Parts: sequence; C-alpha cells; structure tokens
Amino acid sequence: MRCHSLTLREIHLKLVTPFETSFDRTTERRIILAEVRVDGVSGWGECTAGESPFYSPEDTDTCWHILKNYLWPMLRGREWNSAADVWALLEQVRGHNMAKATVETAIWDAEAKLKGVPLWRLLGGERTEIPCGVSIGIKDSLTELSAAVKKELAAGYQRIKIKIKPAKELPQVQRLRQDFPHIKLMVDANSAYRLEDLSLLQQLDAYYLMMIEQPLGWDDLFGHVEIQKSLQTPICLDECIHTYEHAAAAISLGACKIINIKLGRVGGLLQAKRIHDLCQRHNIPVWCGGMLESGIGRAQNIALSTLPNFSLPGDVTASQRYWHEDVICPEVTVTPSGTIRVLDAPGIGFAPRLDRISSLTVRQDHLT
Ligand code: OSB
Ligand code: MG
Repeated sequence: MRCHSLTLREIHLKLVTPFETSFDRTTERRIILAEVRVDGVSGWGECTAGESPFYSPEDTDTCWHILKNYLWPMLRGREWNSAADVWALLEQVRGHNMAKATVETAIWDAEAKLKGVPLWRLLGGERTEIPCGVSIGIKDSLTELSAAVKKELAAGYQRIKIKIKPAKELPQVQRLRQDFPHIKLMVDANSAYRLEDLSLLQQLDAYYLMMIEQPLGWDDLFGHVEIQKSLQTPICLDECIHTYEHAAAAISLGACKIINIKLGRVGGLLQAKRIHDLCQRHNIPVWCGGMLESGIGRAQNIALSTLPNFSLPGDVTASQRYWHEDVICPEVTVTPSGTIRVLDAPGIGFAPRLDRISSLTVRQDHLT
C-alpha cells in the first residue's frame, strides 16, 4: 500500500451542552480530521487532542504541526504491506501519540476498505454489540447531576461515570448513591488529587464504586501504586498509560486493576491492540475511553471496542449526546439496552458526510 495524499481539515463543532472536568470546560471542539488516499480509496481518522494541553501535552495545533511537518514527510513515497507497519515508520518522532493516531487510524480504515471488510474484523474483533456507559461532566448543582444521571439511565446506558474534583466528590457520590443505590457507578478525577489526599479517597470506598479513574498526576505511576495498595476500590488508569511499556509497568507494579484505552493517547490501533492483548494476558479488563469525538473518532472507537477484553462498558455513546448533527451517516445510536450494534460495512462502517464536513472546515491542507 502507498499513501498518495493526506488531507487535514480542522472543523469546529459546538457541543450540545458544555463539558466540564477538573481541568477544563469545553463548549466547542476544534477537531482535525485526516483523510488519506491509499491506492484509490479514502481512509478517515480523527485527532483526539484537546483545544488546550490540560489533559495531555498535545493540543489541536501541536498535532497539526507534527502531522504536517514530521509525520507526513515520513510517510510520503513509502510503501507498506499493512497499516500495522505504519507505527514503525513514525517511531522516530517521540511522543505526539495523538498526532500519530490521527493518520495511523485513517490508514487502517483505508486498508479495511481496500480489503472490503469491516475495520473491526480486520482488527480481530469479536463482539457484534458493544456495552456503553456515559461520562457526565461536573454540574453546578447536585440536583442537576442527579437529573443528568436519571436521563442517561432512561436512555439505557449501562454504567454512569461522573467527573469529580476536590471538595465536590463526597457530596456528589453520596447524592447519587442515595438516589440510585444499585447502578454501576464510577468516578473520574482527571489527576485532580495528590498522594496526601489518600484518606479522602479512602472515604469513597464506602460507596462500592466500580473504579476510581486517574486520581493522581498524569504521569505518576508510583503514586498510584501507593494509592491502590490502600484502597478497596479498583484504580483505573487513563492519562498515565501512553505506551505498551507504561501499561506493562502499571500492571507489574500494581498501579491499577483496570485500564482505559484511548486510541489517541496510545498512538493508534496497533498500540491499542498490543495494550489490549497485554492486559488480557494479565487479567486486567479494559474499556474504551472517549475524547468528545465527532462521528469519525466514535466509529474508530466502536471498531476497537469489539476486541474481546473490552469487557467493561466504555465511554462510547450516541452522536446526539454531543452533537446536534454529526459528520457521519448514519449517526451512532444506542439500543434501549445500552449497546451499540456494530455495522458490517467496509472500513469504519460509517460514511463521512463530505458536504457537512466542508461547511464546518476552517482550515485545510492537502499534502502530497
Ligand atoms: O478523562 O475520559 C476522560 C473527555 C475529555 C478529556 C478526557 C476525558 C473525557 C471524557 C469524555 O470523559 C468521554 C466521552 O467522550 O464521552
Ligand atoms: Mg479519564
């Protein structure tokens, strides 16, 4: 296979409701979409970097820069047998995983389309229906939070994750356990705590949460080892896991019992699959995280989630939870039992809506 061109488009998409975490508040996304032309077909990928470097070191602009000035020159004119070979061609660039994943996932889509198979089958996926949870941002009041949870449960979602931050966490969790004693509930701190907060986090043990996601620093494996030793509730790592080696270290040190795999954070589908396989060998369940993606990124996440060790509900949800109108056809929908049915069309299985994408595009670069 040979990649003839890479088209980068930055689209702006307004969220249905602002999304607040312990580190930021997002009202409009700036998303880079990548379209690769490989042997006559188009493959699509999405950059999951945020608008600011507050979740991880990358942002929309660093990704554009790295894609255009480093990654594309490394791919231009090269040949490869499979999308699985692409990671190695980009390895000279250290880090910048979200930039790498943008083009790598697009090439996987193209390969699946060239072979006429769904991407999920090309990856070795097995599930035809994936279990879904939701991630609920920080709300202004507990009443609003409780109402948001009620709405998502009514839509069928199988587990509820709420974003927490210091001083808000106990009242949030107490209120939800009072209103919804039996639901699958978890919290995501996005690195808002420190080792000194251990006794506070221990108080969360009383609420039988499925897991506490990323309480400590974005790169602090050591701290999580200490915390996991002193907590009943499983720790799930998100921000800390950027590579296969980080995942191996986290598992062997006992820094977590669950891992959230995000395509962008680990550099694409090949690395996501390697980390998935490693976790499976060590009986560490995984689930697929989300980054407020448009339909392209959502479709990639669905394909990844069909792998067998994605046994916990992920943060992959219906298009309409985030967008008034998505950029793919059909939109992603969720069944009343809180699952997404996997499509059998070739590649990512959802068609990019070119007219809509071009009307949302604020900058474009066609690289050849
Ligand atoms: O930590 O999982 C996270 C969104 C932006 C940045 C980080 C995270 C999130 C989410 C949203 O939780 C998940 C989704 O896309 O639904
Ligand atoms: Mg998270």
